[in-house]
Formats: sequence, C-alpha cells, structure tokens
Amino acid sequence: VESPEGPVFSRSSIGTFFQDKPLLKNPFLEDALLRNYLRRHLPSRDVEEDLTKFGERIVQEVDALGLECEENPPRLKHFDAWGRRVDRILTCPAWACMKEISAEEGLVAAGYERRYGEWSRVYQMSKLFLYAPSAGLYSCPLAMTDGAAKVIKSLGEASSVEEAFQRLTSRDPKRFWTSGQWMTERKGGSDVASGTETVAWPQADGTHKLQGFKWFTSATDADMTLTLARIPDKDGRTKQGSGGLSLFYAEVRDGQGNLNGIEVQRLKDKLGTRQMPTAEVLLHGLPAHRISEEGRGVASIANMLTLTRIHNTVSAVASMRRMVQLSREYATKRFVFGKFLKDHPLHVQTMARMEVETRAAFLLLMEVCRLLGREEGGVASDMELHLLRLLTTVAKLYTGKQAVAVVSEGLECFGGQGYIEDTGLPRMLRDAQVLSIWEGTTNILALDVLRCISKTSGQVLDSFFADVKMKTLGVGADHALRPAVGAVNSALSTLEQFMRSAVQRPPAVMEMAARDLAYTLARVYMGALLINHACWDGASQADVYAALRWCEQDLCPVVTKDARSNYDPKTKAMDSALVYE
Ligand code: UCC
Ligand code: FAD
Repeated sequence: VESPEGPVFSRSSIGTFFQDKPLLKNPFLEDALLRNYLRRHLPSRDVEEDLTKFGERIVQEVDALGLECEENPPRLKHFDAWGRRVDRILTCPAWACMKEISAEEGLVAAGYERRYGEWSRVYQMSKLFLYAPSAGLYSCPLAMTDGAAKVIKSLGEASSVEEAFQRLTSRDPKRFWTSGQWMTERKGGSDVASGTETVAWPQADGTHKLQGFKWFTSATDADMTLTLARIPDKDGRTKQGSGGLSLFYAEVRDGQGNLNGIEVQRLKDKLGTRQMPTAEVLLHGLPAHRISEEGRGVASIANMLTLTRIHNTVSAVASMRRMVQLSREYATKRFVFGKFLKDHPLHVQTMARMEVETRAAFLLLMEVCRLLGREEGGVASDMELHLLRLLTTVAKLYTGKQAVAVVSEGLECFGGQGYIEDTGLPRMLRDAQVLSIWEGTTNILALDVLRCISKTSGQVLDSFFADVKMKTLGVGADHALRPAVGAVNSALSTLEQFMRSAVQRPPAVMEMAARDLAYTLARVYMGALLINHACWDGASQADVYAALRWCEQDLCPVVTKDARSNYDPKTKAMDSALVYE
C-alpha cells in the first residue's frame, strides 16, 4: 500500500543537511601576528618562503600523520614469541615519519646552524609553532632533543658525547637522534633533590652503570637520554640532596637495537599525550657517562629545563592559535538563528577574547626566543640574560594555564561537535592539560621565580622594571594606547611597592605570594609587549585594540583586594581548616 507521500514501509532518511567541518588552512598564512612579527624583526624572504612551504606541508601531510599517531597509540611488547624479555615499544609508522620530517625540516638543527644569527631561535621556534598542533606530540621528543643538545654544547662537547651532539642536530633522517630527559622518580618529580635514588656505580674504564627506577620517561623510544644519579663513595654511601646528584649521558639501545640494561615496566595510561609513549623504566646496569662535574647535576640540567620550558610555551601558544584558527573558520560556515556564527556579536566577542590571550602569549614566547638567540649569539647584555632567566619560567607557567582555558573555550565554539572524539578536537584539550604539569608545575615554577629573583639580589627584577618602562616609552600623551600604558605603569608601581616591602616580610609570605607574583609579572610584561608591538609603524588597528583589551584586566593580582592578608603566614592554618573541613 502506498500513501501519497511514498511507501509506508521505507528506510527512514537521515535528511540532507550535513555540517561542513572546520578546515585547516595554511597555519602560517592564516597567522597575521606571526607574519607581522617576522616582517618587523626578521625581514628575510627566505624565512617567509620556508614557513609558507612548511605551512602547506602541515596541511597536506603532517596533520594527517598527527591524527594517525593519536589513533594508533604506542604499545609495549614485553616478550618475543619464544618467551625472551624484549620490552619493545611499538610505535606507528606515522610516528617514524614524524622523526624523518623533523630532521628534514631542521626542527632542532635550525637552532644550532644559526643561519639567521641571533634570530635563529625565533625562526626555529616559529617553525615549531606551526608544527606543534599537528605533530602528534612529536614536539615532545624534539623539545628534549633540543634541550640535550643545549646541555652538551654548554658543557663542552666531550668526546663521549660529540657524536651524540652531531646526531641530535642533524638534518639527515638516517643520522638524526632524539633524546629523553629522565629526572622523575617515584619519590618526586618536583623535588628531584630528595626524590632521586638512582645510583651510578663507577666502572674501571671511567664510565658508570646506573641502577634505579625512573617513574616517568617520555618518548622512551629515544636513542639517548640525559639523567641524574648519585655516585657512591668507596664505602658505597651516597650524598643526599641536590649536591649529591650528577648528570649522565646514556644510549638507550645497543648496536643490535636491544635495550642497554633497561627494563620497561609498563607504559603509562594517560589522560592525553597518548600518541607518545611514556614509560616507567628500571635501570639495572645502564652504561652511562658522567657529563657534569660531580654534584652539579641539577645545575647542569638546568639548560635542558630552559629549552624544554620554552618548547612547552611553544606548544601552549600554538594550541591556542590553532584553536582560534579553527573556531573562526567554523564560524563562517555554521548557520544558526538565521545567521552565521561569525555574525553573532556575542560569539565573536568570545573568539576575540581567545585571540587577545593568544596574542599576548605569542609575543611573550617570541620575546623569550629572541633573548635566547641573543644569549647564544653572545650579544646579550646582563639585563637580557636576567630577563631570559626570569621570563622562561614566567612564560611556561602562565601559558600552560592559558592554553587549558583557551582550548577549553575553543571546544565550546563547536558546540556538541567540540566534544566528539573523531573531530580531532577533544585531543587538543587533553594534550593541553599536561602543559602546566610536566617540566615543572605552576607552583614549582612560581617558586623558581622567587629563586631567580633572590639569587641575583633583585637584579632580575630591576631588569624587568627597566625593560617594561623601555618597551612602553614611545607612546605619546594623545595616543590611543595611552589607557593601556597607564594601566601597565600603575600595575608596575604597585608591584614595585609590594616588592620593596617584601624584604621586610618573612620568607613564608613571599612563598605564599609566589603564584600571584608570577602572574603579575606575566600580565604586566605581556601588556608591555602588546603595547610595544602596537606602536610599530606596521601595526594594525587590531594590534592597538588587543593591547587595550589586555590591559583592561587586573594586571597586578599580587596586591588585589585583600591579597596582602592572604599571604600572612597565619592564614596557613585557616586555609588548612577550610580545605580539610
Ligand atoms: O617533565 C619532564 C619531561 C616531559 C616531556 C618533555 C616535554 C617538553 C615540552 C614539550 C611540549 C610538547 S622532565 C622533568 C622535568 N622536571 C622538572 O621540571 C623539575 C621541577 N622541579 C624544579 O624545577 C625544582 O625547582 C628543581 C629540581 C630545579 C629544584 O632543585 P634543587 O636542587 O632543590 O634546587 P636548587 O638547590 O635551588 O638548585 C640547584 C642549582 C642552583 O644552581 P647553583 O648551585 O649554581 O646555585 C640553581 O640556581 O640549579 C640551579 N637552577 C636553575 N638554573 C635550578 N633551576 C634552574 C633554572 N630553571 N634555571 C637555571
Ligand atoms: P608533586 O611534586 O608531587 O606535586 C604535586 C602537587 O604539589 C603539584 O600541584 C605541585 O605544584 C605541588 N607542590 C609540590 N611542591 C610544592 C611546593 N614546594 N610548594 C607548593 N606546591 C608544591 N618526568 C621526567 O623526568 N621525564 C619525562 O619524560 C616525563 N614525562 C612526563 C609525561 C607526562 C605525561 C607526565 C604527566 C609527567 C611526566 N614527567 C616526566 C613527570 C613530571 O615532570 C612530574 O610529574 C612533574 O614535574 C611533577 O612532579 P610530581 O609528579 O612529583 O608532583
């Protein structure tokens, strides 16, 4: 029987409407701020051409490989078919392609070839900035590889590690090596000094054999690693604390590809970063070379921390940038309530707020890279060296938090689809969450800010004040940016007062103020950078607007409202009572 509308028993139809997905376009061409920043500071046609080409490669090739890494996470095979313990970490072919691409594109090498002199780091990190959101977390081994190369270079390439340095910085995919960074043990990842139990037994040939257990080792498929251990005295006793730790270089596998005195206990089951293996490893006689002075392990690995924290910032800012790019693209094709999302003012305001965060974070990242390039080029002033030390930490801690907030807001820009796995979007939030945990948690880095201020008797802070003033100097009285400059100056003088009175306070007060202090430094400096960029001849109206919007927020949370009393050591008991009630 047929009704007038058609057969009564027909397969139901799912309708004809299908929403177009957000398209990834060339991330370099889509990024006005990155392009303008480079045009302002590094006006080389080469760089622009290379980044345009690489941006295209990301769209055509790399992004799909990154998704493949997510879909085919690493597995651990403990035994071979005949029962022998092999502990092979099996990664997918796309992961191997990422290694080749990284070498070919010089993603580590560019920092050491120094083709653009003091701007080489800005160039290298710009490239990594485009790469990171599509990298399937290959950005993680690259960060550690860069860090290891930096450590080796700074310690002087001893013969035992000269070959390793060449490989870490090679553009030849067949020679290119990656490095791990094994610092964390079960007792502590932040408190490395008390947490490290690994012992380095001296051998007759001057090398050592390591015995211990490393609790988190990322990209464990690396070729080599840097790690910390204690050398026992002739009675077998080790010195505790930081002063007992030395830095070691070790190759992970032997010539046949078998692990070198290492057992992989298991792979971690992680919230995100699933594309990449993170393992717990037992070291039972790993051959290693000491590369630092005895007892100078932490201070010597600090160069690695500097590099990996900068890479962390690259990934944080890049994830925000990618989220904004995809959100605004989607807003041009999602039609609701009679118009496209891009025409709904409230939605555009939401994206504009994400964009302001991203711009501020981007400029801070680039400033740190610029300072690193100057340090490595041997042209940095003392003031710039202080700023590099301080801002590396500040940038890592602040952008790690921003990334989670902006990426989370970004998911909402896709409505329900933002929550759906195979759009590839939720992965971005999972991967952002780690950025404030590894390479030093927010609080640990806030304490590092205090460390570097006190270690230089305040010179770091003097450099900060002087530089902020310098960066905002060129703004005339009737300039549109005046309110932003006013806000920065006012935050600066409040901060100055707070810090002046800090010397009379017990250390516990400063410890409790550390996080707010670090946030203040970040916000004030980002404000100064936005203003400085907006003053440039080539700046746009949007640059001015971004600076104004940024400076409307509370730039100085260290003295907000009743923060002073919040830092009173007496509040510790009340905080405890509140938390544990
Ligand atoms: O998480 C990890 C890898 C994840 C995967 C890679 C991701 C890369 C990004 C990729 C993006 C996709 S590896 C584990 C990372 N672990 C940490 O970050 C440790 C966190 N804890 C800290 O940072 C602590 O503050 C410690 C361990 C540094 C504290 O150690 P000590 O020994 O208690 O601290 P001291 O005694 O204050 O410092 C010892 C020496 C001092 O130098 P001297 O002896 O000359 O006075 C410090 O000034 O180390 C120096 N130092 C530093 N120097 C300490 N921190 C720094 C620093 N940041 N820069 C320069
Ligand atoms: P804890 O130190 O126990 O910290 C717990 C909490 O206490 C944090 O909120 C912290 O901020 C706070 N806290 C600690 N001390 C203080 C203090 N003094 N004052 C105030 N607050 C404090 N490590 C490696 O070495 N190599 C790797 O490759 C590696 N890969 C990793 C991969 C992933 C996915 C993850 C999640 C971690 C990885 N880690 C790696 C470990 C990572 O670096 C540590 O987990 C991190 O540094 C924190 O150390 P913890 O876990 O011991 O935390």
